Amino acid sequence: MSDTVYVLNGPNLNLLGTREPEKYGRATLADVEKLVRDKAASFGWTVEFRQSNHEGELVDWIQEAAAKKAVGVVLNPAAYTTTSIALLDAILAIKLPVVEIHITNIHARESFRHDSYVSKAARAVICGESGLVSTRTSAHSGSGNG
Ligand code: CA2
Repeated sequence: MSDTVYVLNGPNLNLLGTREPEKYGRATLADVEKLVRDKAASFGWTVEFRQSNHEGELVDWIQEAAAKKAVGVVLNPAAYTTTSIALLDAILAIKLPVVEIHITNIHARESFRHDSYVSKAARAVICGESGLVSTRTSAHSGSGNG
């Protein structure tokens, strides 16, 4: 196993901190990246921190994490949460622990956000608390083995 954790962010999360702060907070994705890197460093881990607006690219990175024998994957699939069988299949195809995170509590929002394909294969799911808390917690949860 390497000492690298993959932190993958799905579509539109590049806009964090610039739009809809009442929903997604004021922290930018760069702020989140710094927080995650600092936390990971305290475990002796390095981080591959990435964002994509493209489903297939997220699939490629999940496969890459497995090929590189990463510690695990922390994934905010964003809008692909409820649509992507491709992401579900990618997670099912690997042995790494995958932690699904959401900035917002998807269960307290519109019903179309409730049913996550990713949750069917995730080791853990963390949502709400404006992201910074959940991202910090999930970086820690990524230490689960298996
Ligand atoms: O709460 C989350 O983390 C979500 O994954 C965010 C997704 C949404 O589709 C999911 O249902 C829940 C949306 C990400 C959009 O990110 C933005 C950030 C700032 C401004 C606008 C969009």
